[in-house]
Amino acid sequence: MTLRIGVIGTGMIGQDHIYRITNTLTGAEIVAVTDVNQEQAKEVVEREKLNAKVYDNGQDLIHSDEVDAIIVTSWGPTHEEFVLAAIDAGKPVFCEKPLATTAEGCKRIIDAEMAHGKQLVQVGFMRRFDQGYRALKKVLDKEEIGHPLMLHCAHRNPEAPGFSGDMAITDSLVHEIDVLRWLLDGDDYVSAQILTPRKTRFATEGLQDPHIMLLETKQGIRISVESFVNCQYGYDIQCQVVGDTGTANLPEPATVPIRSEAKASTEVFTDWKDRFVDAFNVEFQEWIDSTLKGEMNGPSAWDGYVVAVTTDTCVEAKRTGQIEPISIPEIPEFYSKKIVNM
Ligand code: NAI
Ligand code: ISE
Repeated sequence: MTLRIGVIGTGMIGQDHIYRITNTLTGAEIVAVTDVNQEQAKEVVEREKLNAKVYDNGQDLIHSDEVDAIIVTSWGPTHEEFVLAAIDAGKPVFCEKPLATTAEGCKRIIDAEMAHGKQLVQVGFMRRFDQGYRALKKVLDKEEIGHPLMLHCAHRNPEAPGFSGDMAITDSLVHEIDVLRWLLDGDDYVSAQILTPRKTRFATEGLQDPHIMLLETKQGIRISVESFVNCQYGYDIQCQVVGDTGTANLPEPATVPIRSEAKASTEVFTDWKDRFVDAFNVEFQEWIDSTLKGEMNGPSAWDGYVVAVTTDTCVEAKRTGQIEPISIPEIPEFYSKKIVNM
């Protein structure tokens, strides 16, 4: 059987996912697309030679009998509507982060999914599918560095065109908020603090950059994550875990060390698309395979909700300049399968 997929939002990442599903992965076909920019949607169908229909809107696509599963890659504020509609239609839906732009929106999705009675929603936290993060999680799960005490992380973008307000938190740091919780086997966060160091000269008017996010977990683990969205030199993701018997670092992506002209150098990626291309491919192949089996094994709507609660608290902590408590309810039985190394 081939999974017939409809894509809502044929912009930058929507096209990336359409390309991978069409040319790299197996088990699925893009049979429907839609975008408020209909011209763009038609161009994508033509360019990628898709056997796909262009729908006027997301609702029609979701409720079409020709669509088995939906991928939501439209703008964040539209995600809640489409995810709720997919649940209402009883169809599996992959929603790029964020699940919704507020914790309340995520809660509405959780309530709808639990009322439906079966998990249908996967959220696009692709770092859990990165081989480096999976290798790091194996080290932690086997307690090769003892019990984790501290994590020191960095999320650096070379530049951030169009970034404004709190996007360093709501658009970038969401990835660390999800993946670090997964690394620590669901040890949830209890407080957040946001520090605002000296601004870089390369931040656009009114944008604070960099930030430092400080998190504490229920077990007392202390986490610092630097977000620097105009670092100039490249796209650089770092994660070091300090345990009570040793340390473990997120492996650097494989690039060729070069020695020439009396210098030694290795390439640094400049874009998240290249740095995480394998993670995206694994994420979507596993989503296709699970969905064809009627299963949902990826980051759930509950994970999207926990990230939203934490993100909202970080935004508040930035506003108050204080350490703000993060209150995450007990995970409902419906979502409580152990966080596994997928
Ligand atoms: P984009 O602006 O390039 O594409 C979004 C597309 O959605 C646009 O073509 C727009 O016309 C369309 N759209 C907006 N509202 C719509 C509606 N109501 N119905 C149909 N189409 C609609 O944005 P981009 O960068 O592709 O981001 C899309 C989503 O993917 C965002 O939520 C973003 O956070 C997420 N994303 C995730 C990344 C990751 O690392 N997992 C990386 C980049 C983006
Ligand atoms: C972007 O939206 C993403 O989600 C990327 O994964 C992240 O690294 C980048 O900072 C965001 O702007």
